[in-house]
Amino acid sequence: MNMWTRRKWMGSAMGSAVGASLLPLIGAGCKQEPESPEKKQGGASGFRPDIEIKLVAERGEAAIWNGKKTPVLQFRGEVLHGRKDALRESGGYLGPTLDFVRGERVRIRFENKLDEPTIVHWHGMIVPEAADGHPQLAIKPGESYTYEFKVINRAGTYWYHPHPHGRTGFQVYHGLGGALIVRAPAEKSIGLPAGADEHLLVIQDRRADDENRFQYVAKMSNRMMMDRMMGILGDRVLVNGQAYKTIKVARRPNRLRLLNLSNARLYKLAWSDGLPMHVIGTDGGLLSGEEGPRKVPFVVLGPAERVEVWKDFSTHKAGSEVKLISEEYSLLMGMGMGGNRRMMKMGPDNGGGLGEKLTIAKFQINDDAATPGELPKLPGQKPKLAKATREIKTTLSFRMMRGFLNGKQWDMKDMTHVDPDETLKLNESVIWTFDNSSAPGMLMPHPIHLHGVQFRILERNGGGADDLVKGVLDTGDNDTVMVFAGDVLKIQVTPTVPGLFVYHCHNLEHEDAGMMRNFRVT
Ligand SMILES: [Cu+2]
Repeated sequence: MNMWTRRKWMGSAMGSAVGASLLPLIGAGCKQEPESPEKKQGGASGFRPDIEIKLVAERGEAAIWNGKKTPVLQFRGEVLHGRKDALRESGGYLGPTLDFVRGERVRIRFENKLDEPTIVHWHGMIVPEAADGHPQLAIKPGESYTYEFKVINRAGTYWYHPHPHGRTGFQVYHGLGGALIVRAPAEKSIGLPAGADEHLLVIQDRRADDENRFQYVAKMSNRMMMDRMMGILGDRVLVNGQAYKTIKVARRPNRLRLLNLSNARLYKLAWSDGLPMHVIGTDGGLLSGEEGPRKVPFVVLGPAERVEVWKDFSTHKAGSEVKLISEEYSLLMGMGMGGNRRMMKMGPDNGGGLGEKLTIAKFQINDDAATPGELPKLPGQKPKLAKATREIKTTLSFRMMRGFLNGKQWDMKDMTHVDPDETLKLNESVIWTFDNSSAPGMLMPHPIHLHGVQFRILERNGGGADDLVKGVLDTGDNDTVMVFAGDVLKIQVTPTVPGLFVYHCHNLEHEDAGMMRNFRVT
Protein backbone atom coordinates (compact mmCIF):
# COMPACT_ATOMS: atom_id res chain seq x y z
CA MET A 1 0.00 0.00 0.00
CA ASN A 2 1.45 3.35 -0.88
CA MET A 3 1.61 6.57 1.04
CA TRP A 4 -1.62 7.85 -0.48
CA THR A 5 -4.00 5.05 0.30
CA ARG A 6 -2.78 4.44 3.83
CA ARG A 7 -3.96 7.83 4.95
CA LYS A 8 -7.27 7.82 6.70
CA TRP A 9 -10.10 9.70 5.09
CA MET A 10 -11.79 12.07 7.44
CA GLY A 11 -15.50 12.70 7.09
CA SER A 12 -16.63 16.23 6.60
CA ALA A 13 -19.25 17.18 9.15
CA MET A 14 -19.77 20.52 7.44
CA GLY A 15 -20.02 18.97 4.00
CA SER A 16 -22.58 16.45 5.23
CA ALA A 17 -24.78 19.00 6.94
CA VAL A 18 -24.83 21.25 3.92
CA GLY A 19 -25.36 18.29 1.62
CA ALA A 20 -28.43 17.29 3.62
CA SER A 21 -29.92 20.76 3.34
CA LEU A 22 -29.39 20.77 -0.42
CA LEU A 23 -30.77 17.31 -0.98
CA PRO A 24 -34.49 18.14 -1.33
CA LEU A 25 -33.57 20.57 -4.10
CA ILE A 26 -32.26 17.82 -6.35
CA GLY A 27 -35.52 16.60 -7.74
CA ALA A 28 -36.94 14.42 -10.50
CA GLY A 29 -36.26 15.30 -14.09
CA CYS A 30 -32.61 15.80 -13.33
CA LYS A 31 -30.22 14.36 -15.86
CA GLN A 32 -27.85 13.72 -13.00
CA GLU A 33 -28.68 11.22 -10.30
CA PRO A 34 -29.34 12.54 -6.80
CA GLU A 35 -26.63 12.02 -4.26
CA SER A 36 -26.94 11.11 -0.64
CA PRO A 37 -25.04 13.23 1.88
CA GLU A 38 -23.43 10.15 3.45
CA LYS A 39 -21.27 9.83 0.38
CA LYS A 40 -19.46 12.99 1.39
CA GLN A 41 -17.70 10.74 3.86
CA GLY A 42 -16.64 8.36 1.16
CA GLY A 43 -18.88 5.55 2.41
CA ALA A 44 -20.44 2.81 0.33
CA SER A 45 -23.24 3.91 -1.96
CA GLY A 46 -25.19 2.96 -5.05
CA PHE A 47 -22.98 5.12 -7.24
CA ARG A 48 -20.62 2.83 -9.12
CA PRO A 49 -17.79 4.89 -10.53
CA ASP A 50 -15.94 3.91 -13.69
CA ILE A 51 -13.09 6.03 -12.45
CA GLU A 52 -12.13 6.91 -8.91
CA ILE A 53 -9.52 9.55 -8.29
CA LYS A 54 -7.83 10.86 -5.21
CA LEU A 55 -7.02 14.56 -5.31
CA VAL A 56 -5.14 16.44 -2.61
CA ALA A 57 -4.51 20.17 -2.22
CA GLU A 58 -1.27 20.82 -0.37
CA ARG A 59 1.80 22.98 -0.08
CA GLY A 60 4.74 22.26 -2.33
CA GLU A 61 7.69 23.69 -4.20
CA ALA A 62 8.22 24.05 -7.92
CA ALA A 63 11.37 24.60 -9.97
CA ILE A 64 10.12 27.26 -12.38
CA TRP A 65 13.03 29.63 -12.91
CA ASN A 66 16.80 29.40 -12.40
CA GLY A 67 17.74 29.68 -8.75
CA LYS A 68 15.44 29.11 -5.85
CA LYS A 69 12.35 26.96 -6.02
CA THR A 70 8.98 28.68 -5.81
CA PRO A 71 6.70 27.84 -2.88
CA VAL A 72 3.34 26.83 -4.37
CA LEU A 73 0.01 25.33 -3.49
CA GLN A 74 -0.73 22.35 -5.66
CA PHE A 75 -3.15 19.60 -6.49
CA ARG A 76 -1.72 16.10 -6.54
CA GLY A 77 -3.71 13.18 -7.79
CA GLU A 78 -3.81 9.47 -8.26
CA VAL A 79 -6.20 7.05 -9.98
CA LEU A 80 -7.54 4.67 -7.34
CA HIS A 81 -9.79 2.71 -9.66
CA GLY A 82 -10.44 2.54 -13.41
CA ARG A 83 -8.51 3.84 -16.42
CA LYS A 84 -5.02 4.87 -15.34
CA ASP A 85 -4.82 7.31 -18.27
CA ALA A 86 -7.71 9.32 -16.83
CA LEU A 87 -5.01 11.34 -15.06
CA ARG A 88 -1.61 12.52 -16.18
CA GLU A 89 0.93 14.82 -14.61
CA SER A 90 0.97 18.38 -15.93
CA GLY A 91 4.75 18.64 -15.78
CA GLY A 92 4.71 21.90 -13.83
CA TYR A 93 3.13 23.03 -10.56
CA LEU A 94 -0.40 22.65 -11.92
CA GLY A 95 -2.61 19.78 -10.87
CA PRO A 96 -2.82 16.65 -13.00
CA THR A 97 -4.73 16.86 -16.27
CA LEU A 98 -7.94 14.87 -15.94
CA ASP A 99 -9.01 13.09 -19.12
CA PHE A 100 -12.57 11.76 -19.10
CA VAL A 101 -14.81 10.19 -21.72
CA ARG A 102 -18.37 11.43 -22.02
CA GLY A 103 -20.69 9.06 -20.17
CA GLU A 104 -18.14 7.94 -17.60
CA ARG A 105 -19.05 7.99 -13.93
CA VAL A 106 -16.43 9.71 -11.87
CA ARG A 107 -15.76 9.79 -8.15
CA ILE A 108 -13.16 12.22 -6.88
CA ARG A 109 -12.04 12.01 -3.27
CA PHE A 110 -10.69 15.41 -2.45
CA GLU A 111 -8.63 16.12 0.66
CA ASN A 112 -7.74 19.57 1.95
CA LYS A 113 -4.17 19.58 3.25
CA LEU A 114 -3.86 23.35 3.08
CA ASP A 115 -3.96 25.42 6.25
CA GLU A 116 -7.12 27.22 5.15
CA PRO A 117 -10.59 26.21 3.86
CA THR A 118 -11.04 25.26 0.23
CA ILE A 119 -13.33 23.41 -2.18
CA VAL A 120 -12.94 22.40 -5.83
CA HIS A 121 -15.13 23.58 -8.72
CA TRP A 122 -15.12 21.80 -12.11
CA HIS A 123 -15.28 24.81 -14.38
CA GLY A 124 -17.67 24.36 -17.30
CA MET A 125 -18.77 20.92 -16.21
CA ILE A 126 -22.48 20.29 -15.75
CA VAL A 127 -22.66 18.34 -12.49
CA PRO A 128 -25.14 17.97 -9.59
CA GLU A 129 -25.11 20.93 -7.23
CA ALA A 130 -23.47 18.89 -4.46
CA ALA A 131 -20.55 18.23 -6.83
CA ASP A 132 -20.21 21.79 -8.12
CA GLY A 133 -17.93 23.23 -5.45
CA HIS A 134 -20.29 25.97 -4.25
CA PRO A 135 -18.41 28.26 -1.79
CA GLN A 136 -20.69 27.19 1.09
CA LEU A 137 -19.30 23.65 0.71
CA ALA A 138 -15.74 24.75 1.55
CA ILE A 139 -14.06 22.24 3.85
CA LYS A 140 -11.61 22.92 6.65
CA PRO A 141 -7.98 21.80 6.72
CA GLY A 142 -7.79 18.05 7.22
CA GLU A 143 -11.30 17.43 5.90
CA SER A 144 -12.28 15.62 2.74
CA TYR A 145 -15.09 15.94 0.23
CA THR A 146 -16.23 13.29 -2.21
CA TYR A 147 -17.50 14.36 -5.62
CA GLU A 148 -19.59 12.06 -7.74
CA PHE A 149 -20.87 12.86 -11.20
CA LYS A 150 -21.53 11.41 -14.58
CA VAL A 151 -19.71 13.21 -17.39
CA ILE A 152 -22.56 14.65 -19.48
CA ASN A 153 -20.71 17.58 -21.06
CA ARG A 154 -19.84 17.68 -24.73
CA ALA A 155 -16.27 16.76 -25.58
CA GLY A 156 -14.22 19.84 -24.83
CA THR A 157 -11.58 21.59 -22.76
CA TYR A 158 -12.55 22.38 -19.18
CA TRP A 159 -10.65 22.95 -15.94
CA TYR A 160 -10.81 22.80 -12.16
CA HIS A 161 -9.86 25.22 -9.43
CA PRO A 162 -10.63 26.17 -5.80
CA HIS A 163 -13.75 28.21 -4.98
CA PRO A 164 -13.68 29.29 -1.29
CA HIS A 165 -15.05 32.81 -1.20
CA GLY A 166 -12.46 35.50 -0.58
CA ARG A 167 -9.51 33.15 -1.12
CA THR A 168 -10.06 31.88 -4.66
CA GLY A 169 -7.69 34.41 -6.23
CA PHE A 170 -4.91 33.69 -3.74
CA GLN A 171 -5.21 29.91 -4.06
CA VAL A 172 -5.38 29.82 -7.86
CA TYR A 173 -2.51 32.29 -8.13
CA HIS A 174 -0.30 30.10 -5.96
CA GLY A 175 -0.85 27.09 -8.19
CA LEU A 176 -4.17 25.40 -7.51
CA GLY A 177 -5.68 24.61 -10.89
CA GLY A 178 -5.63 21.99 -13.59
CA ALA A 179 -7.06 21.06 -16.97
CA LEU A 180 -9.96 18.68 -17.50
CA ILE A 181 -10.51 17.20 -20.96
CA VAL A 182 -13.72 15.51 -22.03
CA ARG A 183 -13.53 13.25 -25.07
CA ALA A 184 -16.26 11.51 -27.03
CA PRO A 185 -15.90 8.63 -29.49
CA ALA A 186 -17.77 10.60 -32.19
CA GLU A 187 -15.03 13.24 -32.19
CA LYS A 188 -12.52 10.75 -33.60
CA SER A 189 -14.32 10.50 -36.94
CA ILE A 190 -13.67 14.20 -37.63
CA GLY A 191 -10.01 13.40 -38.13
CA LEU A 192 -8.55 16.20 -36.04
CA PRO A 193 -4.84 16.06 -35.21
CA ALA A 194 -4.39 13.78 -32.20
CA GLY A 195 -1.78 12.10 -30.05
CA ALA A 196 1.55 13.93 -30.35
CA ASP A 197 -0.15 16.51 -32.61
CA GLU A 198 -2.55 17.61 -29.88
CA HIS A 199 -1.24 20.17 -27.38
CA LEU A 200 -2.60 21.58 -24.17
CA LEU A 201 -1.41 25.05 -23.18
CA VAL A 202 -2.50 26.38 -19.81
CA ILE A 203 -1.60 30.07 -19.89
CA GLN A 204 -0.97 32.06 -16.70
CA ASP A 205 0.82 35.28 -15.81
CA ARG A 206 2.77 35.77 -12.59
CA ARG A 207 4.88 38.30 -10.74
CA ALA A 208 7.81 37.03 -8.73
CA ASP A 209 10.40 38.57 -6.41
CA ASP A 210 14.20 38.08 -6.43
CA GLU A 211 13.79 34.82 -4.54
CA ASN A 212 11.38 33.43 -7.16
CA ARG A 213 8.41 33.72 -4.83
CA PHE A 214 5.06 34.53 -6.45
CA GLN A 215 3.90 38.04 -5.56
CA TYR A 216 0.18 38.36 -4.96
CA VAL A 217 -1.69 41.62 -4.21
CA ALA A 218 0.95 44.24 -3.43
CA LYS A 219 1.16 45.74 0.05
CA MET A 220 2.34 49.07 -1.33
CA SER A 221 -0.75 51.27 -1.46
CA ASN A 222 -0.75 52.52 -5.08
CA ARG A 223 0.08 49.13 -6.51
CA MET A 224 -2.42 47.49 -4.18
CA MET A 225 -5.19 49.74 -5.48
CA MET A 226 -4.23 48.82 -9.04
CA ASP A 227 -4.09 45.08 -8.21
CA ARG A 228 -7.51 45.10 -6.62
CA MET A 229 -9.02 47.17 -9.39
CA MET A 230 -7.50 45.46 -12.45
CA GLY A 231 -6.88 42.12 -10.78
CA ILE A 232 -3.38 40.69 -10.55
CA LEU A 233 -1.39 41.23 -13.74
CA GLY A 234 1.99 39.52 -13.98
CA ASP A 235 4.88 40.28 -16.33
CA ARG A 236 5.99 36.65 -16.65
CA VAL A 237 4.03 34.13 -18.69
CA LEU A 238 3.94 30.50 -17.61
CA VAL A 239 2.63 27.68 -19.76
CA ASN A 240 1.56 24.49 -18.00
CA GLY A 241 3.22 25.80 -14.85
CA GLN A 242 6.60 26.20 -16.53
CA ALA A 243 8.66 29.11 -17.86
CA TYR A 244 10.16 29.51 -21.34
CA LYS A 245 8.05 26.83 -22.94
CA THR A 246 9.28 25.53 -26.30
CA ILE A 247 7.04 22.95 -27.89
CA LYS A 248 8.41 20.67 -30.60
CA VAL A 249 5.90 20.10 -33.38
CA ALA A 250 5.73 18.04 -36.57
CA ARG A 251 5.42 19.78 -39.96
CA ARG A 252 1.73 19.06 -40.29
CA PRO A 253 -1.54 20.32 -38.79
CA ASN A 254 -1.72 20.38 -35.01
CA ARG A 255 -4.57 20.86 -32.57
CA LEU A 256 -4.06 23.32 -29.73
CA ARG A 257 -6.21 23.56 -26.64
CA LEU A 258 -5.54 26.99 -25.11
CA LEU A 259 -6.73 27.69 -21.56
CA ASN A 260 -6.51 31.06 -19.87
CA LEU A 261 -6.06 30.21 -16.19
CA SER A 262 -4.82 33.69 -15.31
CA ASN A 263 -6.50 35.51 -12.44
CA ALA A 264 -7.21 38.66 -14.41
CA ARG A 265 -5.27 38.93 -17.66
CA LEU A 266 -7.00 38.99 -21.02
CA TYR A 267 -4.86 37.83 -23.95
CA LYS A 268 -4.93 38.93 -27.59
CA LEU A 269 -3.54 35.68 -28.99
CA ALA A 270 -1.93 35.67 -32.42
CA TRP A 271 0.73 33.88 -34.46
CA SER A 272 4.09 35.60 -34.86
CA ASP A 273 4.06 34.60 -38.56
CA GLY A 274 1.09 36.89 -39.13
CA LEU A 275 -1.14 34.05 -40.34
CA PRO A 276 -4.74 33.97 -39.11
CA MET A 277 -5.93 31.83 -36.23
CA HIS A 278 -8.26 28.99 -37.21
CA VAL A 279 -10.67 28.48 -34.32
CA ILE A 280 -12.34 25.07 -34.09
CA GLY A 281 -13.71 25.14 -30.54
CA THR A 282 -14.68 27.32 -27.58
CA ASP A 283 -15.33 26.73 -23.84
CA GLY A 284 -17.88 23.98 -24.31
CA GLY A 285 -16.41 22.01 -27.22
CA LEU A 286 -16.02 22.10 -30.99
CA LEU A 287 -17.91 24.58 -33.12
CA SER A 288 -20.57 23.20 -35.44
CA GLY A 289 -19.82 23.02 -39.16
CA GLU A 290 -22.05 26.05 -39.63
CA GLU A 291 -19.98 28.10 -37.18
CA GLY A 292 -16.47 26.89 -37.80
CA PRO A 293 -13.64 26.65 -38.38
CA ARG A 294 -13.59 30.39 -37.90
CA LYS A 295 -10.74 32.46 -39.30
CA VAL A 296 -9.73 35.47 -37.19
CA PRO A 297 -6.60 37.68 -37.10
CA PHE A 298 -6.31 37.07 -33.34
CA VAL A 299 -8.29 35.48 -30.53
CA VAL A 300 -9.42 37.40 -27.46
CA LEU A 301 -9.20 35.03 -24.50
CA GLY A 302 -10.43 36.36 -21.16
CA PRO A 303 -9.77 34.80 -17.75
CA ALA A 304 -11.16 31.23 -17.45
CA GLU A 305 -11.99 31.02 -21.18
CA ARG A 306 -10.75 28.27 -23.51
CA VAL A 307 -10.31 28.09 -27.24
CA GLU A 308 -9.28 25.32 -29.60
CA VAL A 309 -7.11 26.25 -32.56
CA TRP A 310 -6.05 24.31 -35.65
CA LYS A 311 -2.58 25.22 -36.93
CA ASP A 312 -0.81 23.88 -40.00
CA PHE A 313 2.95 23.95 -39.35
CA SER A 314 3.71 22.37 -42.75
CA THR A 315 4.09 25.80 -44.36
CA HIS A 316 7.06 26.52 -42.10
CA LYS A 317 10.68 25.65 -42.80
CA ALA A 318 12.14 22.64 -41.04
CA GLY A 319 13.90 23.76 -37.86
CA SER A 320 12.23 27.16 -37.82
CA GLU A 321 10.25 28.65 -34.99
CA VAL A 322 6.86 30.28 -34.72
CA LYS A 323 5.59 31.97 -31.59
CA LEU A 324 2.20 32.24 -30.02
CA ILE A 325 2.10 35.80 -28.77
CA SER A 326 -0.26 38.15 -27.02
CA GLU A 327 -0.34 41.37 -29.00
CA GLU A 328 -0.44 44.78 -27.42
CA TYR A 329 -3.92 46.18 -26.91
CA SER A 330 -5.91 48.77 -25.03
CA LEU A 331 -9.38 48.68 -23.54
CA LEU A 332 -11.83 51.43 -22.77
CA MET A 333 -12.88 51.75 -19.14
CA GLY A 334 -15.24 54.11 -17.38
CA MET A 335 -13.09 55.87 -14.82
CA GLY A 336 -14.15 58.34 -12.16
CA MET A 337 -17.38 58.40 -10.20
CA GLY A 338 -20.85 59.80 -10.66
CA GLY A 339 -21.27 62.52 -13.26
CA ASN A 340 -17.51 62.66 -13.75
CA ARG A 341 -17.27 59.19 -15.25
CA ARG A 342 -15.62 59.16 -18.65
CA MET A 343 -14.33 56.45 -20.93
CA MET A 344 -10.54 56.23 -20.85
CA LYS A 345 -8.17 54.14 -22.91
CA MET A 346 -6.28 51.78 -20.60
CA GLY A 347 -3.25 49.92 -21.89
CA PRO A 348 0.40 49.09 -21.23
CA ASP A 349 1.24 52.71 -20.36
CA ASN A 350 -1.38 53.28 -17.69
CA GLY A 351 -2.99 49.92 -16.89
CA GLY A 352 -0.50 48.35 -14.49
CA GLY A 353 0.64 45.85 -17.11
CA LEU A 354 -2.68 45.51 -18.95
CA GLY A 355 -2.35 44.89 -22.69
CA GLU A 356 1.41 44.34 -22.70
CA LYS A 357 2.91 42.43 -25.59
CA LEU A 358 3.94 38.98 -24.35
CA THR A 359 5.38 35.79 -25.77
CA ILE A 360 3.24 32.85 -24.72
CA ALA A 361 5.07 29.87 -26.23
CA LYS A 362 7.53 28.96 -28.98
CA PHE A 363 6.80 26.17 -31.43
CA GLN A 364 9.88 24.58 -32.91
CA ILE A 365 9.15 22.84 -36.20
CA ASN A 366 10.94 19.54 -36.65
CA ASP A 367 12.92 18.34 -39.66
CA ASP A 368 10.39 15.91 -41.10
CA ALA A 369 9.07 16.28 -44.62
CA ALA A 370 6.07 18.59 -44.65
CA THR A 371 2.63 17.01 -44.65
CA PRO A 372 0.16 19.77 -45.46
CA GLY A 373 -3.37 19.29 -44.26
CA GLU A 374 -6.74 20.75 -45.06
CA LEU A 375 -8.86 22.65 -42.60
CA PRO A 376 -11.06 20.07 -40.88
CA LYS A 377 -14.73 19.87 -41.75
CA LEU A 378 -16.64 20.16 -38.51
CA PRO A 379 -19.93 18.27 -38.34
CA GLY A 380 -23.36 19.53 -37.44
CA GLN A 381 -25.48 22.64 -37.64
CA LYS A 382 -25.68 25.54 -35.26
CA PRO A 383 -28.15 24.39 -32.58
CA LYS A 384 -31.65 25.79 -32.94
CA LEU A 385 -32.36 27.70 -29.76
CA ALA A 386 -35.70 27.23 -28.06
CA LYS A 387 -37.88 30.31 -27.77
CA ALA A 388 -36.93 32.11 -24.59
CA THR A 389 -39.86 32.59 -22.24
CA ARG A 390 -38.35 35.16 -19.93
CA GLU A 391 -35.71 37.86 -19.76
CA ILE A 392 -33.58 38.71 -16.78
CA LYS A 393 -31.01 41.45 -16.40
CA THR A 394 -27.92 41.95 -14.29
CA THR A 395 -26.03 45.21 -14.10
CA LEU A 396 -22.28 45.09 -13.49
CA SER A 397 -20.34 47.69 -11.58
CA PHE A 398 -17.19 48.21 -9.61
CA ARG A 399 -16.74 50.85 -6.93
CA MET A 400 -14.71 51.34 -3.76
CA MET A 401 -12.61 48.30 -4.69
CA ARG A 402 -15.68 46.07 -4.66
CA GLY A 403 -17.64 44.38 -7.42
CA PHE A 404 -21.43 44.48 -7.71
CA LEU A 405 -24.09 42.47 -9.56
CA ASN A 406 -27.36 44.41 -9.67
CA GLY A 407 -25.85 46.62 -6.98
CA LYS A 408 -25.47 43.63 -4.64
CA GLN A 409 -22.59 41.59 -3.30
CA TRP A 410 -21.88 38.05 -2.18
CA ASP A 411 -23.22 37.57 1.34
CA MET A 412 -20.90 35.42 3.47
CA LYS A 413 -23.54 35.30 6.21
CA ASP A 414 -26.22 33.94 3.88
CA MET A 415 -24.45 31.99 1.18
CA THR A 416 -27.68 30.44 -0.14
CA HIS A 417 -29.51 33.73 -0.65
CA VAL A 418 -31.33 34.00 -3.99
CA ASP A 419 -33.38 36.96 -5.18
CA PRO A 420 -36.69 36.24 -6.99
CA ASP A 421 -35.22 37.34 -10.32
CA GLU A 422 -32.35 34.89 -9.82
CA THR A 423 -34.60 31.84 -10.02
CA LEU A 424 -34.58 29.84 -13.25
CA LYS A 425 -36.83 26.95 -14.26
CA LEU A 426 -35.34 23.63 -15.23
CA ASN A 427 -35.10 23.25 -19.03
CA GLU A 428 -36.60 26.71 -19.55
CA SER A 429 -34.74 29.11 -21.83
CA VAL A 430 -34.13 32.60 -20.57
CA ILE A 431 -32.37 35.54 -22.14
CA TRP A 432 -29.96 36.93 -19.57
CA THR A 433 -28.67 40.45 -20.18
CA PHE A 434 -25.45 41.65 -18.59
CA ASP A 435 -25.45 45.44 -18.65
CA ASN A 436 -22.02 46.93 -18.03
CA SER A 437 -22.99 50.43 -19.05
CA SER A 438 -25.51 51.92 -16.68
CA ALA A 439 -24.78 51.20 -13.00
CA PRO A 440 -22.98 53.81 -10.90
CA GLY A 441 -19.28 53.31 -10.28
CA MET A 442 -16.38 52.48 -12.54
CA LEU A 443 -16.92 50.54 -15.73
CA MET A 444 -14.40 47.71 -16.04
CA PRO A 445 -14.24 44.63 -18.25
CA HIS A 446 -15.66 41.59 -16.44
CA PRO A 447 -15.39 37.95 -17.56
CA ILE A 448 -18.78 36.62 -16.43
CA HIS A 449 -19.06 32.92 -15.59
CA LEU A 450 -22.17 30.87 -14.88
CA HIS A 451 -21.91 27.56 -13.05
CA GLY A 452 -24.00 24.55 -14.05
CA VAL A 453 -24.65 25.54 -17.67
CA GLN A 454 -23.17 26.08 -21.11
CA PHE A 455 -24.81 29.06 -22.78
CA ARG A 456 -25.04 30.76 -26.17
CA ILE A 457 -24.05 34.37 -26.78
CA LEU A 458 -26.83 36.18 -28.67
CA GLU A 459 -25.61 39.74 -29.12
CA ARG A 460 -23.61 42.59 -27.61
CA ASN A 461 -23.11 46.25 -28.41
CA GLY A 462 -19.34 45.71 -28.10
CA GLY A 463 -18.75 48.87 -26.11
CA GLY A 464 -15.30 49.15 -24.60
CA ALA A 465 -13.73 46.31 -26.59
CA ASP A 466 -12.00 48.98 -28.68
CA ASP A 467 -9.32 47.37 -30.87
CA LEU A 468 -10.19 43.83 -29.77
CA VAL A 469 -13.53 43.46 -31.58
CA LYS A 470 -12.22 41.35 -34.49
CA GLY A 471 -11.03 38.64 -32.14
CA VAL A 472 -14.06 38.41 -29.84
CA LEU A 473 -15.54 35.08 -30.91
CA ASP A 474 -19.10 35.09 -29.44
CA THR A 475 -19.78 31.68 -30.98
CA GLY A 476 -20.24 28.08 -29.87
CA ASP A 477 -20.98 26.87 -26.36
CA ASN A 478 -19.59 28.96 -23.53
CA ASP A 479 -19.53 29.12 -19.76
CA THR A 480 -17.53 32.36 -19.49
CA VAL A 481 -17.85 35.54 -21.55
CA MET A 482 -16.08 38.89 -21.56
CA VAL A 483 -18.42 41.79 -20.88
CA PHE A 484 -16.47 44.92 -21.75
CA ALA A 485 -16.83 48.31 -20.10
CA GLY A 486 -19.87 49.98 -21.66
CA ASP A 487 -21.02 46.67 -23.13
CA VAL A 488 -24.55 45.27 -23.00
CA LEU A 489 -24.49 41.54 -23.72
CA LYS A 490 -27.29 39.00 -24.07
CA ILE A 491 -26.89 35.27 -23.60
CA GLN A 492 -29.41 32.44 -23.79
CA VAL A 493 -29.35 30.01 -20.88
CA THR A 494 -31.22 26.72 -20.59
CA PRO A 495 -30.35 25.01 -17.29
CA THR A 496 -30.59 21.21 -17.30
CA VAL A 497 -29.57 20.49 -13.70
CA PRO A 498 -31.56 21.72 -10.69
CA GLY A 499 -29.99 23.30 -7.66
CA LEU A 500 -28.13 26.26 -6.27
CA PHE A 501 -25.30 27.59 -8.44
CA VAL A 502 -23.26 30.76 -8.54
CA TYR A 503 -22.59 33.29 -11.26
CA HIS A 504 -19.70 35.66 -10.86
CA CYS A 505 -16.94 37.72 -12.36
CA HIS A 506 -13.96 35.48 -13.15
CA ASN A 507 -11.47 38.24 -12.65
CA LEU A 508 -10.62 36.46 -9.40
CA GLU A 509 -9.75 39.65 -7.54
CA HIS A 510 -13.19 41.01 -8.47
CA GLU A 511 -14.86 37.74 -7.47
CA ASP A 512 -13.13 37.76 -4.08
CA ALA A 513 -14.21 41.39 -3.73
CA GLY A 514 -17.82 40.21 -3.69
CA MET A 515 -18.75 40.14 -7.38
CA MET A 516 -20.66 36.86 -7.10
CA ARG A 517 -24.31 35.88 -6.60
CA ASN A 518 -26.43 32.72 -6.49
CA PHE A 519 -29.03 31.58 -8.95
CA ARG A 520 -31.35 28.69 -8.31
CA VAL A 521 -32.73 26.23 -10.84
CA THR A 522 -36.03 24.67 -9.76
CU1 LIG B 1 -14.87 41.66 -12.84
